[in-house]
Order: sequence, then structure tokens, then C-alpha cells
Amino acid sequence: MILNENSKLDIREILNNLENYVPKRRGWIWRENIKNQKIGPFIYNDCSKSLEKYSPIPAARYFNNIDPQPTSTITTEIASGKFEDDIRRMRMAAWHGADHIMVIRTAGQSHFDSLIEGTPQGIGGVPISRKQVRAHRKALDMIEEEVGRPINYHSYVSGVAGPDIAVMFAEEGVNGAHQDPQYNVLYRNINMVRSFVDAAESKKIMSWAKIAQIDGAHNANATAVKAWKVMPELMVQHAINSIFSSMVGMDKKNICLSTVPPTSSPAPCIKIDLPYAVALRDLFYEYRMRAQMNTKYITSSSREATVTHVLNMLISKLTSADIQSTITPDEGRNVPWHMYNVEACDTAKQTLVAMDSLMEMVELKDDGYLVDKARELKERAILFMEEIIDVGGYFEAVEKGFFVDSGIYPERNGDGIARKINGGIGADTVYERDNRYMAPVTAHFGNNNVQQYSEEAKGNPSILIDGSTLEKAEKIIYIDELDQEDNVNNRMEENEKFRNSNFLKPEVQWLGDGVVQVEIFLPTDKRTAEFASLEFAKIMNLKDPEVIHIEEMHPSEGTRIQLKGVLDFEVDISKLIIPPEPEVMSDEEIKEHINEHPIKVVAATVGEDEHSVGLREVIDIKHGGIEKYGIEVEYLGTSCPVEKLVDAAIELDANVILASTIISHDDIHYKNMKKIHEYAIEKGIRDKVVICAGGTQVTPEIAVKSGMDAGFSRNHKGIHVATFLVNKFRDQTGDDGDEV
Ligand code: Z98
Repeated sequence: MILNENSKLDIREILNNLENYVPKRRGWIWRENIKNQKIGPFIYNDCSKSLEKYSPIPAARYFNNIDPQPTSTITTEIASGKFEDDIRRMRMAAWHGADHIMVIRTAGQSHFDSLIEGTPQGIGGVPISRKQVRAHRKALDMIEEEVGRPINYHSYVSGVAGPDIAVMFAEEGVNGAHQDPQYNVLYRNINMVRSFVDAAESKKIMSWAKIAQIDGAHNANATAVKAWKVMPELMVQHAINSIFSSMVGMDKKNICLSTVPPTSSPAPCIKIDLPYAVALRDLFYEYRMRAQMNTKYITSSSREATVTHVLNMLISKLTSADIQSTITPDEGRNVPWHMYNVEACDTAKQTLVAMDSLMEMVELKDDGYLVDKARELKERAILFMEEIIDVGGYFEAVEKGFFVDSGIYPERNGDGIARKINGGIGADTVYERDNRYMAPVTAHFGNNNVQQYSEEAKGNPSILIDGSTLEKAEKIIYIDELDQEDNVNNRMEENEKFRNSNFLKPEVQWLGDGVVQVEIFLPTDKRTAEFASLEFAKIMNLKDPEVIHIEEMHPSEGTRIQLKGVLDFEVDISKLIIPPEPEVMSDEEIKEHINEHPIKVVAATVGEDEHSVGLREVIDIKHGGIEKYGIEVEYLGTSCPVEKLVDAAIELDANVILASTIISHDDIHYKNMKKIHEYAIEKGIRDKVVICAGGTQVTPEIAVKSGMDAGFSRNHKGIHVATFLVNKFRDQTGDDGDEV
């Protein structure tokens, strides 16, 4: 199936014959930097190839709709819990520049000691099953064709079933994954021996499939009481996972540190975050940096989250991050909605492109505070590591509560997360290999005893079984659905009414969910505003209203509220009367025509009408009016008699009359237009001038009926008038505008 930008992605088509789908490729793909790249009128140095299909940021309309793509990979995290809705969001995010789609898992999957099958709905993410992963990858295989750039698909190889998931990911063409046994130990209380043994196996499989790895160090920052205190520890965690992965055989170019700027404004965050980032780059120069956004101090303010994101990207830029994350205010108010994913991709793209070539102009100082602080952090981290060795190693250090302590090392407050070496989920499940143990499979960690059967099998163990599932996709056992109730077929039937039909309903994350967000200012204190806003929501017919953001404008003068609720109505789009979109030419085309065929306009607000704003908007260069194209305008002011306007056109030899008529009382606007038309006939110039009228109550139809050549109203601007005039004169002269 080839995607067409004018059609929605058909989820049923994705599900069709999914049991036989084999992913197009394996392995992570990085963007390539192109130096000296000309895009539109500009030269870029830190950009990669532009997309074939894209939605540019809004301001691109002033720059021929260019959409430069930064060199760093842009991540988007998707967490709706329904994989079929995630797919549509992936397509939107890809059009906005995301090439790293990170699908969050359902709550609690870390504790499942096996693979999940089918398509159950998740909470805060999808249950990562083969069917959902395959459907996602199949959709992304199409989406990457559509946008013309490889898209990396990502999820998690953590938890008790890590190796099982790693194998499934390798089979299904997953390109990136979080894998860090420290995450299991510290945050999921999974036994540490089990976690490290599993990690060796998982990392071996990930290396085989060239899956890029992201570690879990940033979670210490997000969990810590005072997040900036864990800076030395973050480096220790990165070090443990990175060197472990490299020793298992992973290519360092695919080992990514999950870095995070530790603080946020109003802390002097650059002063803290930049030395930390510099220290990291010094210690880990061989590895890749995946810049996670600071989420520890995120609130429900989307404005604040965007500023934090932008400041974090300044650090990314100054220290050359390879992957840029785009967490959004979702994190602070638990609304993982389509529009916030897309908005955050745009924030990343806009910011990184804006900083193109920055490092050719500025340099980080190599003496003074920055270097001294970075050195101090590195020393603290190395001392931390030495103490781990002194106490007998990582497991002992965890048991003693070394990690996520609220003191900045070597200070320690005794409040770290302590785990028992033989405790936690999956304790006592690691057994020594039996002498006769034999594993004729690909990408297995350690000695799998296959050489006893054939020397050749040593380098290629699966020849003993005629290939394993990694080489022979047909050996994969595909389970479609296990749960007769909780599956995609039932979900799609429930909202079928809104799939490719005439019925439209608002949506934030799931088709037909009906959720809308409302912004309300109330001139009162926060608490009163919160409860009053829920009353307003009821009056607006919103079901299940919930306040998602409250911000004080002043303790008593006012409060800003954002709330969400369900608008349980639909619109039948077949009944809509949609007027044709007004035609506009490019600025260049209009200017070129005017240059060759000058246009002279007389303009005024006619009758007893003192309104001038609308007409001035259409005329003045300051507002993008018709003057900007080189059209000469003689403005006669307001309350201009119709006769004076037409006589002025004769006197000045103008070929256009623009009349504004705002007042509509007693249909005076109709009468004015008619009068201009008739007086122009009387004076014998009607066929020599183009006459247009505008006003809030003027519709194109009424204007033409009243003798005008065209009418313009509220939504029309200078460009619409200029486009009309150029077209009209072209028709009259038979000039099609093409150069001969
Ligand atoms: C990010 N916002 O990294 P369960 N393993 C690691 C993790 O960091 C995470 C999981 C597993 C973050 C995404 N990270 C959150 C190292 C989660 C998730 O199933 O929730 O335990 O695994 O971009």
C-alpha cells in the first residue's frame, strides 16, 4: 500500500495479512549532516536532507514553505494506549520532522515475565506485543516511504522479560530500545543478578540487530529529591551501562547516553546544566548523546514546558547532542494528545534550525568556571566509582543505598534507593549453565556449547537447526489475538461511525473520543476560578470536565484555567456549505505583473461612513496591503461622496476604484455600490475601470449583484484584492503571465 497525502491511513489495511508481514529493514539509521546546504534563500550548515512530504512550521509561509531538517534525530514519545490511534499520530509526527518514534509501554509491563500477545488496550502506553509492534513497523515502513526519510521505531527492553522482548524486537525490525539493568533494579525492584544476566543476553541480541540503545540514567534525575544533586551519580550510571554494553559487543556508535539537563529555571539552569553536559561529553566522547528534556520540574504550563525545552536544546546545541527528545507539557498534566506531540516536534525543529551554524560563531571557554565545574563533576563521579569498587562492586553499592541519594557525592544523606542482592522480583531465578547446555541460536551471550556438533556452528550456531527465527522469519510463531473482548477489532467496531465517514467528532488521542480543551480567564482567585470553571463547562455541555491547568494572574484579579471535557456531538460534513478557498498568487507573481502592467487605484470609504481600518489594512504596506506589490493608491479618506470617488478616478486616470462601505443600516452598502456602478456608467468609464467594494457585510455575491466587479469582506486581505486585480487585467489583455 502506498500512502496518499490526501487520504487517511487505513488501519484495516495495516492489519490485513499482518501475520505474513516482514519488516523492510533492521537497524538504526542516523541523519546525515550536509554542510553548505542551500534551502530556499538560505545556506545551512547543521541540517540534513529535507523531507519529500512535510508540514512546515507556520512561519515557513514567509519563506516559500521551506522545512529545513536539523541533523539530530528528533524523538516523539507516543503514549495513547491504543496502537491503532498511535499509528495516525506517528504519521502526523513524521510530517513534522520526527524520525524516532518511541512507543511507551503500558503500566506494569516491566513485571510481566513473558511476552504479551494480541492487541489489548494499555494504560499510559500500549502493551508491547508482537502484533502491535509489527503493525507499528508496517505503518512506519509506509510512512517513511511517504516522507522520504527512514524512521526509527523504539520501545523498551527492560523488565523481567527483557531478553524475550529483545528477540521479538530483533525479529520485528525495531530500531531503538531503552536497555539498562540499573533501571530494573532501582525503579522496578527487579532482582539485580537476574537483571544483569538478562541485560547481557538482551544487549547481545540488540547488537546483532543493530538496535540503538538508550540507557536509563535520566530516571535518577527525575526521581531524585533535588535533581541537580545526582549529577555525579548520573555519570556513574551512564558509565556502568555503556561499558557493559560495549563489552557485550555493542557498537559504541549505537550506545546512547540518556542525558538530561538536571535543572530548570527559575534555577540558574544554564550555569548548572552546561558544565554537566560538558563533563559528560568529555568522559563519554566515544558514545552518542540522546538529549532528554528535563521532566523533573515540569508543570502543567505548556508555555513553561516549551521554554524549558528550548533552553534544553541550547545545551544540546552547545554540546552536539545526537538525538533530541521532545517531551511536552503532557508530562506535567497527563494529556498525551496528538497536538502536543506535533507541537513539540515543531518546537525542536524550529529551535534547532534557528541555531544553525551557532558553533561557527561562538565557542565554549576552555578556562574559568565552565571547565573548573566540569572537572569537579568528573572528579566526584570518579570518586563515586572508586568507592563502588572499594565496597565490593555495584551490587554491594546498591545494597548500601549509594544510588539516588539526595546528597551530591561525596556528601550522602542516607536516603538512596537500597535493594537486596538476593531480593526483588525474579530473585533466585539465575542458574549456572549445565555442562551439557546447548543453545543453537543466533546472538546468544556466552558459551552455547555448539562446537561439539560442528566447528562451523561456533560462528553460526543456528545452522544446527537450519536457521533460527532471526534468519528465517517464517519460523516465527505469530499469535493474533488471545483476548476475545480486549482487542483492536472490537475497538474499531465501536468507533466505526467516525472512520472514513461523513461524521466528524473532536479528538485528542483516540478516534471519536470527543475531548476538547477550553481556555477560560476568570476575574477571581484560583480556588473560586477552578470550581466556577467546572460550572461553565457544564453549561457548555461538556461531559466529565476536568481542570488541567490553573495559573494565577493575580491573587484576586484573575486566574487562567485550561480544562478538558467531552463534547458528545458530531458534525455531518456532507451537510457543510464550504465556500471555495480564496485564490492567492505568490508575492513574486503579483509584483512581476504590476511591474510590467502598472495599476493605479483610487480608494475611499463612501457615503456617510467614517470607518477606515479595513480599507487601510487592504492598502497599507505596513499591513501587507496592495501597496507592497507596487500598486499606486490614491486614498481619498472617509465619508467620501460616490461622485467624488468616480471623478477622481477620471482625473487621475486610475484603472481601479476601491470603495469601502461598512455601515449596513437600511441596506446602505447595497445602495452605495449600485450608485458607484451607475455613476461610472453615466460618466462613460464603467468599461475602463475595475470597481471593487469591501466591508464587513459585503459578500462577493452581493457586490457583484450590485454592479461591482468583485466584493471583499472580513477575511480578505491585500493579497486577495491584488490577486483578483492581476487576474482581471490578465483576462482583459489576454496576457497569461507567462514569459515569452
Ligand atoms: C524517556 N521519557 O526515556 P516500564 N527502561 C528505561 C526507561 O527509561 C523506561 C522504561 C524502561 C522517558 C521514557 N522511560 C520513560 C531505561 C521509561 C519503561 O515498562 O515503564 O517499566 O519501562 O524518553
